[in-house]
Amino acid sequence: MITDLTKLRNIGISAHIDSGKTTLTERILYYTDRIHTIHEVRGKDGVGAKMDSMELERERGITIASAATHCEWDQHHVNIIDTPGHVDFTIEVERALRVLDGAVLVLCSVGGVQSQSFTVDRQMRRYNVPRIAFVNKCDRTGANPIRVRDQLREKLSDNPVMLQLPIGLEHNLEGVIDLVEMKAIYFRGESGDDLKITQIPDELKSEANEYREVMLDAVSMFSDELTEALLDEKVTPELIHDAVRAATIGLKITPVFVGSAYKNVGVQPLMDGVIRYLPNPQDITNEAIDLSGETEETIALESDAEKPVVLLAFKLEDSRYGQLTYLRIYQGTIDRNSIIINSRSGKKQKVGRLVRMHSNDMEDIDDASAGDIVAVFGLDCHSGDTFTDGNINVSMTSMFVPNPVISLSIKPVDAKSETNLSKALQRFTKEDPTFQVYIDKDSNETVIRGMGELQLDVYIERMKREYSAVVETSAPQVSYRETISRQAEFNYTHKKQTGGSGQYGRVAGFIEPCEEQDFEFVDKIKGGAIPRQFIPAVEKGFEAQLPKGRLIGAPVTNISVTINDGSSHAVDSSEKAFQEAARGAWNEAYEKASPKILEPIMRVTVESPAEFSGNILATLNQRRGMIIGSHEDGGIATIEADVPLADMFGYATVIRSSTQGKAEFTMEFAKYLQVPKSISEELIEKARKESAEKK
Ligand SMILES: Nc1nc2c(ncn2[C@@H]2O[C@H](COP(=O)(O)OP(=O)(O)OP(=O)(O)O)[C@@H](O)[C@H]2O)c(=O)[nH]1
Ligand SMILES: [Mg+2]
Repeated sequence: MITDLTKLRNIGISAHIDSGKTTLTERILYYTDRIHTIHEVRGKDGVGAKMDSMELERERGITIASAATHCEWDQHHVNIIDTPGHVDFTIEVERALRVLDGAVLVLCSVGGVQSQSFTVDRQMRRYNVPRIAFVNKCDRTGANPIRVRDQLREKLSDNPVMLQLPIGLEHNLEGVIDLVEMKAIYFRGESGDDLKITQIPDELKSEANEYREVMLDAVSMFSDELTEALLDEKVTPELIHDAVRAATIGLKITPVFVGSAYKNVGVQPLMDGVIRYLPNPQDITNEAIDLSGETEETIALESDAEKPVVLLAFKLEDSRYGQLTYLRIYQGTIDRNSIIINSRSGKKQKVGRLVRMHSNDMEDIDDASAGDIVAVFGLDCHSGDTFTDGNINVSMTSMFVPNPVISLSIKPVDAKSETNLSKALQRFTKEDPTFQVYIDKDSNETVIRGMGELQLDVYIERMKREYSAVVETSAPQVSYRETISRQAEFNYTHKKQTGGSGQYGRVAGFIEPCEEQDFEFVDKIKGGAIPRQFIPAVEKGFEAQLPKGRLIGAPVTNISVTINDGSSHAVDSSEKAFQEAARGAWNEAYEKASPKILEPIMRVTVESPAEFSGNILATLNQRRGMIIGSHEDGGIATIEADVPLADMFGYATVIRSSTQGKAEFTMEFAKYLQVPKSISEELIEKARKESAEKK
């Protein structure tokens, strides 16, 4: 159990794909003696990095699932979560940042602030996560950490402050200059573990002085003490550390470190920075919703081991020993015998086996307390559930879950695959809220939905490898949605007389567009026109219509249903009858409410040598793209556009051939927009034909 919380750090490593997060974490684990040899991502020895433990991650050289580990540095305990960079796995970053106190934003010294850096930046801001930046890959040709600093300022409106300068760049990278201590640090030995600290080389002295001035100016803005010391010429490293720490935690500055994880340069001073400048759990205010009163007010939690227990289950994972649940403990202490209560379901459970994660390994522990991140086995819960010890009744606020935009239908190839498939789907949907499954009752088709082609591809591969569930897949399709444009009334009577007892139910009211929620149900029934006990059945009846809209069979969103009248029959009314009545009412009103189709629009970012800008713009214009902005920096052009996802399939090939393979692009969901009329007609016609074929 960690008793001194000032000696605890919970940090995430997040950034653009391929910037070197896993490579950096591998170094951290090595220097803290958690692993004894360094293995590279895509390394020749074929072992792969510790944090990329999934077979698919090692094969593809990308991180798919975030992984947790912990280590000791300078007598501090550090919990680390290495997250994936690809936007398809963005939920992994989201939930990590939800529970972490600080983050290291890794940037490539050549690529700088790339598109996913924006996404990660937004996520860090959403949860007010203080961060330090590590400009990695300073050994690469074209490395320019100062330009990356400028981009942090210009593109992310950040306030970056260089605390270091590189000694040499590209293949001459030798070490870093510490602008606080005004020392040079070299990383000797095969794995850079032998630190040599010397005077700053003469040729770099004036540059170092200049950048130290800039640093002191920037940091003293947020510290009167440092400002005074500057005037009295009594600046000490301690004063600078304190000022940087306060400004970082106050989200006023982002300290910038430099190095190369791959070449073992700069990792140890970065860890010093993590300890010095990133918050401990007590520096952060966490809030929960108080469920005990009439109104749901937020209350502040205290990172105190003695207070009533509050935990958040932020990530689930199936393991050999059953369901593994990752927990952030916000208050109190738990041990293996603790009884905890799920705030959502009210269910009581025993903690049982308690562990600390080290990627896919785990170490048993006896107890854990406020501020810590641990995992437990066998807890039956959903991702995002809050647990307490019953002495407090709160729920942590939920995290942001982006909507799936792409879908494909899958079909098991044989009976064995069919049985296994349902197990696989059950697990994946439980673990990942951005992965959804819908079984179309009419066509008996299983449709999976997700964030992008890569994510769905990974799950299909995992079905095969981990569950021996082989499936045939359709081509990926855009996940359209339907919604309505205006209010429409219904007054529907469901009546059926078959032999014995009949079925009777009448519901009346209206449907209307609803901005705030996907689905809202308003009950304005007076005087028992519909008996109380049947109201839930009416709601259920409407809700059952949502997954499949009547226009093209897409999920219906942003709709509100109000019921204000109805009638029942003493004998013939039943839950089933009212569900049916709701279905009829829906069908009656839906067309009258002018339904429309929405399509996902993606924010596409293309980067390439500037000479190809014209070609790239042409490809985007051909795709109904709305150019948002373009700029050029160091001969590299970056173009951003909003493009309908429907027009982005196969774009990788197109962009390759129109830029001689020199462009890179990324895309992420931006918003839903109504599809143009001509396309809407096409989609409706296509849906009509498909449903006719299936009949
Ligand atoms: N030259 C150079 N290459 C590096 C450096 N750090 C990482 N790499 C390489 O960059 C590639 C990606 O590294 P990873 O550590 O997997 O990057 P990541 O950020 O974890 O990637 P995702 O998790 O997939 O987003 C690998 O081939 C690394 O060897 C560095 O400092 N210099
Ligand atoms: Mg990685």
